[in-house]
Amino acid sequence: TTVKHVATTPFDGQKPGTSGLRKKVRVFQQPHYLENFVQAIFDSIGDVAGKTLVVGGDGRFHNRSAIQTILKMAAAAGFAKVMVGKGGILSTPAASCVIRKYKTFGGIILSASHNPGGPDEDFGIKYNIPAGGPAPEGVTEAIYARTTEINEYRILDVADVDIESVGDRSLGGMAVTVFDPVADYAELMGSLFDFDAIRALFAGGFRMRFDAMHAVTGPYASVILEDILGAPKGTVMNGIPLEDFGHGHPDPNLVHAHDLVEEMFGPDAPDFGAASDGDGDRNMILGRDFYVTPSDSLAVLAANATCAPGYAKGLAGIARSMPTSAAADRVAAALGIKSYETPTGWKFFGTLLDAGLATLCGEESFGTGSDHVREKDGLWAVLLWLNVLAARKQPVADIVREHWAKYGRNVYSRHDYEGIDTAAANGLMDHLRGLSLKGQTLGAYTVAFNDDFAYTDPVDGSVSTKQGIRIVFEDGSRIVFRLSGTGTEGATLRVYIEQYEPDPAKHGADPQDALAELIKIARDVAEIEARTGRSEPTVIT
Ligand code: VG1
Ligand code: CO
Repeated sequence: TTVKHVATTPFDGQKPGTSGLRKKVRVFQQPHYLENFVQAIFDSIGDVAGKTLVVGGDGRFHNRSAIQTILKMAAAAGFAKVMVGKGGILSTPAASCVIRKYKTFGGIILSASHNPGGPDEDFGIKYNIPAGGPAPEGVTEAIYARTTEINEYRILDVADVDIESVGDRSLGGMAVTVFDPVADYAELMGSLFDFDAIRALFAGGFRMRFDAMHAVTGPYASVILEDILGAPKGTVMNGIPLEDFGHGHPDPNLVHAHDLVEEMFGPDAPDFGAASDGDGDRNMILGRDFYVTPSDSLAVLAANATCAPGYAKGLAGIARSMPTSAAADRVAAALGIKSYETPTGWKFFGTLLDAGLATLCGEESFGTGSDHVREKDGLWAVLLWLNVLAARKQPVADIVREHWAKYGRNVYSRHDYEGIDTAAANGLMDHLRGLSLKGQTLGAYTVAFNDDFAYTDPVDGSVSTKQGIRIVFEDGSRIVFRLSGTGTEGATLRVYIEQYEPDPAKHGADPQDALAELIKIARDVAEIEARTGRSEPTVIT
């Protein structure tokens, strides 16, 4: 077989965002576009000769074709072996699990996560390092730099290899191992949780619904929840991965997981509901008639983690992204362990997990995880909740309300303004960056400080700046503004609003009411309507 050397020229904008390079499928379908980026990865990660790579994706449109290209380029680059999930399927946390278990030279994950899929929708690619986590900024910067100067890529001139059935094959001398994408992951889950207790819970009539949103977690959830844990068939809904997610938007929130939400808030609702996103790293947790915010979920899981055998010896520390509510910090303080505040994006948790400083991590964006892998992990969070429910034998709502009564409630909401004009969004952020508000009174609140969040990694000392505008008030309430780094069209402004409420008598209030004044302050300070033309957010979580 011959390696083809193909001349190419750089594309603009191949800069990885919060989680890899995400663009419209049509952009990825341009000749050389994917190839340039893959070659830039291979050129940036050191000597790949003789190494093993993991490849898989969330099953969206273009997944299979991209995998064939990557396989032929990996062979040309000198990899000895590529491990591919059967049918090209591999959830993001399962990819991290497999990279770690088989000690590979990292992996390539094809996903645009919660963004819609299909010929006119989104696609994405990212490289995960041998530790199993998303490449840190130093690596993504190097990949990006390489894309700006690339003039050639190398690819094997061979026919496609069969990735639809499990087995060992060869591609021009490189081994291709197609494996069951669920098995290793399911085994890892079994090692962390009390599966017998969860089995007994289901056997006792406990009812659950899991919405896989026609995305990657369908096969994982069916095997683990129904086959292994004995939940009745049909517990998993929308369980067949589809290339366009059944025209859905695989984002597990109250707006997009509507089938599940309707059931959980309807008559005869089950005891527990959960959903995951396109690539399986996010989770939404619901009780009967009850929504658990991701920030609260992290805090509740941290407070109850010792229910699960994998965490029985306690937690080393808890890490959360900056915009995530401080509810988890209160648990850490009560447990006498450290809490860490990182920029948005799972890549910032890697060093803390590797160093053993943090055991649990979470983000307000429906991301929760632990040191078992180096990605956030949707099903893991669901299983930890199930383990807690099996141990405490209480409804979800009671567990959360008791948590608030003990720690106080960090009332929290995120308002997203999607698809706004990019120049207007940048102007808004520049405007905020230019304000000095310290000591000023806004409504009933006095500003303690405002800044643009910068982070120095406590393990490797790397510095990340411009990670979100914070306006923090003297009572600890805060407003945070960020622009999304995962979108593919225009800009998305995210506004995060938080206020601590110690009084249990007020814990039942709707966050939109409790936070109304702060929400108004946020809109006024940022001049949102004047600058973006939007008077209301598109999504509230
Ligand atoms: C969003 C979330 C962030 C998350 C990222 C990747 O990023 O806010 O918390 O880590 O998505 O999640 P942004 O830049 O759009 O705010 V996933 O499930 O898309 O890999
Ligand atoms: Co995701």
